Amino acid sequence: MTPSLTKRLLIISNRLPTVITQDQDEWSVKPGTGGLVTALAPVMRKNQGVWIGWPGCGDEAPLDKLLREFKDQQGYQLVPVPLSEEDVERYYRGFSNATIWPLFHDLLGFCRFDLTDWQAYNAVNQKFAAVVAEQGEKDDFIWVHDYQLMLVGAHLREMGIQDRLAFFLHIPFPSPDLFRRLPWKKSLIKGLLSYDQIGFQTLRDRRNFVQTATALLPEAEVVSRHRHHTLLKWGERVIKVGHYPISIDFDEFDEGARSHEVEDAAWYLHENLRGRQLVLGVDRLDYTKGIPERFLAFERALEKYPELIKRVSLLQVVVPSRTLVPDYADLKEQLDQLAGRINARFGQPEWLPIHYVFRCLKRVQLLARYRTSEIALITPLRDGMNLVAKEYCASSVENNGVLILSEFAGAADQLGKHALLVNPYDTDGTADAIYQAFTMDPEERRQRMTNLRSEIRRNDVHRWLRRFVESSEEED
Ligand code: GDG
Repeated sequence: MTPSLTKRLLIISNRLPTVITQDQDEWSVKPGTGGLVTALAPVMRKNQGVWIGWPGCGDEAPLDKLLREFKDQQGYQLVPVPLSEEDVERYYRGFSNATIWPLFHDLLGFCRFDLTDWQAYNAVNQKFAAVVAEQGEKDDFIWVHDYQLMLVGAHLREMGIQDRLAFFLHIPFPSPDLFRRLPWKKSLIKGLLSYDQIGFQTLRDRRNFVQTATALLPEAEVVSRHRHHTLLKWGERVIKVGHYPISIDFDEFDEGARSHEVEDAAWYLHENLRGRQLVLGVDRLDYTKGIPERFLAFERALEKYPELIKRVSLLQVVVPSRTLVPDYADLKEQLDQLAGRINARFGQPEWLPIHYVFRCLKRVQLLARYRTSEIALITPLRDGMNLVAKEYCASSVENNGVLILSEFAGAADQLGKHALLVNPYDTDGTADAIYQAFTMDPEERRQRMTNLRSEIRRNDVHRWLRRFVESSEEED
């Protein structure tokens, strides 16, 4: 159901929601996939929305033509913010991905603090703000997304924009103690307080933010606390700080997983692995996802519970991501070595313990793996939400999957009661959970998965969008 938004929606995100491809001389544009695009598209169409972002392609693409085509197909407009190679290096790979990303995921050791990166981040956020100011009309619902664009609101205010501004952070917000390490902490917190509504994934993120803001800015104070939001006063303004856990389009995964194509692909997968349970991991290549720790926990499970040998295989899909960043290239190397070592230690001619695939799967293949794997092992060291956990349950149409989930994923708040929660740093504990899942009786599996599925069905991405928008419009 589309939310009752009457205003025109202006979405601002680092990337435009498109996939631009070239096949010989032919360029084409398609909408991107993912829950956010699926949820926003109907509202964008209905209210003549505008989406502003970096197109992510080089100058050689006929961008104006492609964006016109997109508007004709999809019924809403895209406005590009062009970035230079230097911008991408400093703002995107630098400050966004080498400072904020590790800091906000509690991984201080990966952080690079570099003044030039910070300046570029500021300048690019200003560039985005200039495009918003140019495109904006009175009474638009202006909604900025994610950690790459935290200062857009501040720049809009400097340009004299008085409209209501909303922001949603897709990744966690760290504790005050960690946030304090950032040399530009006050500017960033003040920047965030330029928005009127700030949304986080979990209550914990919301609390971390409120505690950080009030600790760093003595003049900021809590006015009132409510179930889903806190009102924070800073100067003359009152800011609504809420938590709105993002979700997926449940029906799309449920229906997709029941399709004949997926059923055939799932059957084929298991035919090759007869008599074995499949343990599935699906992640972007990222050191926050805890993939090496997961390999070690799987190895420990084989060591501790020898009856698992030849009866389970770990299928790990890793989607290439940020491969130009050295930390990511190192992680890839580490995974190759670990999988090789564990397979050499335990493997037998007719059985490979770890099947490790380094590529992006087509949707049918992804859904087939979700549907057919008896166990999902989703163990990020820290994660804003983790949509894979929700997608796995929505696609588990036989109701027989077991979800093993890290307690440090935002999704644990909603799914923790019926999943097996683990601490990804606890190798033995995770190994025990693998064994518990392997030996779980069918009735308990069915009960747990039924509960997980109804939770996700009830709180899908459409509800998330409705809650965010309605919360912005309601009087306090
Ligand atoms: C950020 C936050 C938060 C994965 N492998 C394949 C594939 N995927 C798709 C999944 C899923 C998406 O990628 C990954 O989403 P996550 O939520 O797990 O993680 P991030 O990319 O880190 O997203 C996160 C999210 O924002 C939303 O707010 O949950 O915490 O970090 O949708 O399906 N898709 C295809 N083939 C694959 O092999 N087609």
